[in-house]
Amino acid sequence: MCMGRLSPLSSAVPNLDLAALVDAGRAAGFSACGVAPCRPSDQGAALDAWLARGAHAGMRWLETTAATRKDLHRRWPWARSALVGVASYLAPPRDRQARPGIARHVARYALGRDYHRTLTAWLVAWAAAVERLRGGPFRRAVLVDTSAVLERELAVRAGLGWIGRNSCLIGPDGNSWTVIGLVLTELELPLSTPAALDRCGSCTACLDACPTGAIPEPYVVDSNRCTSYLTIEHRGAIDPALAGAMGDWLFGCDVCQEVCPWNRRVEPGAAPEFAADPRYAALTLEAVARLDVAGFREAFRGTPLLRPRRAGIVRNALIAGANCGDRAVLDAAADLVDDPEEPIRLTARQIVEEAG
Ligand code: B12
Repeated sequence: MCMGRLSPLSSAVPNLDLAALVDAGRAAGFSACGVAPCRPSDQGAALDAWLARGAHAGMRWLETTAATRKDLHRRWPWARSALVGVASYLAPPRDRQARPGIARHVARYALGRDYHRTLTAWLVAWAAAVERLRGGPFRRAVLVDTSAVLERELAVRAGLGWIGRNSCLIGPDGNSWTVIGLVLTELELPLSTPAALDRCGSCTACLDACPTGAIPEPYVVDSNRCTSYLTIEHRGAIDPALAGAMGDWLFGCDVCQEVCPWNRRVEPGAAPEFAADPRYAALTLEAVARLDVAGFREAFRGTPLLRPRRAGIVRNALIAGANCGDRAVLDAAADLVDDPEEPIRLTARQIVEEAG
């Protein structure tokens, strides 16, 4: 969202202190907040190298927007400082296998209401509070996930943590169960101090534990092999060699964060918006595999699970069920070998062939 208003006031804001800005962000809902300078990325070479090795897989939009990711002024020339907030999404129970129904098969960030909506509402409220503190409007853009900025880097600049070897932002308190949102502003706001942290030490737990080998080297996630990418972004059938290693994930994957020693200390304390959708308790992988288009829309309305569409979610349910040896899912696969959607049809055939 970009508010194209030009500020009638000066963009320097001498009377606005950092503590007041942070308090306003926390009051809006965020677990931790900071202010980052809007300047070109220091990670441009890393992004170029990542794209050059094809680690973005089918996400072509990352390639076409790379120049803006490296320098946000290409798209937002007026941006001076960014309000950056992280939301902690770890809801109880910590052990996903203790969750009812399909909630155990969904990555933690996606269990509740679509976080883009939650964070956008919080950011709008935060910006409105800053407007009140400042005593006048300012030009801004509210960004959550989908815009061409390197959000993790901006969060580091806002003092909100360090980048772990799994490439996730880990907060100063050692919590990577967070999502990030930001408001670019035309204001010269007081800035947070980035902590010179890198507390991964010699730990390589995330690289070692990834069942599909998607972290070939520290800080590099190869989306071609990442279960999160495969279950959410990838259209079409999944290479059976990878599918067999993907475990029981229906949407997203948390393995590289589950094994992070820092996350063991984190107490679940997410806002209610991140609690598991009550509809999930009554759903099994088999029930998901048997959803038609209308049933799929009804089951996942308002949640991130709509993104892969029926073709992706049913494909994922078949793979997750087959990997668990779930008899009911194997039966569902037999009924789906002629499904009109190719990813479902091909996956069902593969599973039936292997089972027979
Ligand atoms: C594309 C994308 C993906 C892709 C690729 C992931 C990846 N690692 O690049 C896929 C689909 C695989 C994915 C998966 C997930 N994603 Co995602 N994703 C994005 C998106 C849209 C762009 C990321 C990007 O530009 N990637 C390119 C790489 C090269 O950039 P990068 O990851 O930002 O890495 C930079 C930093 O590491 C930076 N850096 C900064 N400081 C330092 C210091 C050092 C020493 C080094 C080496 C690097 C470094 O350099 C890198 C290059 O610029 C962002 C939103 C956004 N607009 O930024 C969300 C985002 C990164 N995803 C997010 C989440 C929650 C996830 C998942 C946890 C979801 C899940 N449970 O399934 C997984 C995590 C997988 C993982 N280990 O990264 C959050 C991350 C929050 C956090 N605490 O880190 C983001 C920020 C969305 C949000 N608004 O909250 N994602």
